Amino acid sequence: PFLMRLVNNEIFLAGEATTRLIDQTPELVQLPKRRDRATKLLTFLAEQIVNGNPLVVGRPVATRRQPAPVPEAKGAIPDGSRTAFLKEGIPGLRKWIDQQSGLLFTDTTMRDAHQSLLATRVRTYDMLQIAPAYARLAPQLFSLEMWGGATFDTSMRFLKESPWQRLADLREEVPNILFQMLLRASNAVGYTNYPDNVVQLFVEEAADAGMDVFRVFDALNWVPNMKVAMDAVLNSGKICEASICYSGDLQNPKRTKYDLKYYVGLAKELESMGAHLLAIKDMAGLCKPAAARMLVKALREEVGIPIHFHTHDTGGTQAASILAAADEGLQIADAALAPLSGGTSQVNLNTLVEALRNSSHESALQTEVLTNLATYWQAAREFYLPFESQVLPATGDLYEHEMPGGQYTNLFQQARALGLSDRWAEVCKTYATVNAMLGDIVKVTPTSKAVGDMALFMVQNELTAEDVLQQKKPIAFPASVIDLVAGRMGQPVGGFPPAIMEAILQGEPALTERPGALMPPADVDAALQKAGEQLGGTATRRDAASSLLYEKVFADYAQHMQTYGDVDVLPTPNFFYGQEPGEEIAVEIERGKTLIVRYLATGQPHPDGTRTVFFELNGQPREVTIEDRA
Ligand code: 3PY
Ligand code: ZN
Repeated sequence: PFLMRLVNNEIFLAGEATTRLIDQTPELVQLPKRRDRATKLLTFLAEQIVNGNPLVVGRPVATRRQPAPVPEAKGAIPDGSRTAFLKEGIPGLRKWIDQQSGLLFTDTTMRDAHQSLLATRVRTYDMLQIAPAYARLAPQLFSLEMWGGATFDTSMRFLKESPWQRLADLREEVPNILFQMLLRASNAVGYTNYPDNVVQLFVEEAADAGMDVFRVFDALNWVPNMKVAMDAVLNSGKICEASICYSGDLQNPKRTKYDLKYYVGLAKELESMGAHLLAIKDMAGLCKPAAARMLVKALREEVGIPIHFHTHDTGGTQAASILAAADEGLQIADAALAPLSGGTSQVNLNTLVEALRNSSHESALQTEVLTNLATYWQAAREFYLPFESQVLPATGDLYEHEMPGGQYTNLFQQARALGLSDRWAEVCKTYATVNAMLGDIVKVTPTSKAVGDMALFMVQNELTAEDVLQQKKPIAFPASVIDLVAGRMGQPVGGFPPAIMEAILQGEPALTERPGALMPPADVDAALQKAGEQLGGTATRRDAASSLLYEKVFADYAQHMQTYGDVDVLPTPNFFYGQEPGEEIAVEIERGKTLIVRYLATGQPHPDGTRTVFFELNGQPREVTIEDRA
């Protein structure tokens, strides 16, 4: 359109255009008038049809177009864990936990499972389709983990949808089951420490939007970093689940740094800080059956709050650990519905529930219900074919490198992009070497990223540990490693070895204080105002939080919103691929307001490089002209 206005401009046509033309003729670059929602949506569809969605261009094509089958679920919504919590608070929830028969489960399908298997790309649309079925058919679940971790960032960055809206919309559909999120303590849902008031703002808004259980962890198990987030959760009146991140090997006499005494001491400290629940966060799936038994037994003896076990099935053996832990009195375990389980994701919920059938830990979850939910996710996964990663079974070295499930396939992709895929075993070995150089630290977002960056860097540059420590010539280390060793992610157990600090920091002083304590508070009012300008209207405190956490990502998202409006209302195949000629879709843009969109055809390119895309909107012809960049 700009080009069209330009070529029709008189000054331009007269050949007298200078660079001042735009100053003289501002209407040339003025944005088109506010367009209605339907036009914005048609423009988005036309973009995907003509130019393709950059998220999927060049990737394997998902061919499924028909909706995933939703199990029949009508009628009243039964009481569940959240009903108990809303009625009687934490005591009510404790009572509910005690009264349930058998082992309780958190279904991680809508968060960690797709974060681990599908690059966190599952859209709100596909969660909302199945949400009413969860509410009506699976009220025996302890919780649904459906938010936090990487989902906050990816929903805005890639899917162009609001994470807040996802939370609020799902909440409306599922009022009875607790919602759970993963909160990276001072890193909130980001990769870096934020000022305390940003963490507090985020927690307040998440609580207000409907979050119930906040699983708080620090990537170094550093309690001072957890305290700000935990206090924020406690102040919000919601449920604080504090995590101990599991590292090392309780059974290995040579791995003494993270022993039973360490974990129990940490757990007691978190309990004394007011945690309502305790998570064993086994992000790399290292907690072997005998270790799980030992750990849960000791924790049950030493702490009074319920225990929740989170593990990844990277090694394929973690069902055994959950079953062993259940024998020792574990109350809650994380698992994922079959089609999104296994490998770097969680253990298979469907088969785990059956493994417990007719035992003293038998769950009240019903076989057929879980089968129907799995059938849905089996089909829904097909929409995300472009994001499937290569299956990468772990070998015995998993217990040496200790890579978190969410990082495992990710780092492999990065290695492949650098041409190092055949040297993957070496990358894994170097990852273990880097961990040893750092003094054996807890590795999970974001410390795991620093270790991974460093491992790739060393393999790529053919550097050994000695090369790094002796440094005959200066080495430009990855920024994440410098941040880590400089204390900007917090303090590891026992500190970093002086030799590695010297080698990497080269005299730069390291922090020993809590990074958040040194940061000035963020200016929330300024963020509100800026977010409002970016959205072309007024912003909410949730928008301000998004902007404070992810400034650039939010700015791009706001721009997308202004141009195309809410695109989360589109079915996933249409979001990724637009429509096929003759295809008709019903798009509910708000409750009770549905657009019927039929795509007819796309015209030949115009001389200015644009194309007209022809639709029928609610039976009336509509056309959209867009630039053809394909
Ligand atoms: C995250 O921080 O997103 C994780 O899943 C860590 O295990
Ligand atoms: Zn996890």
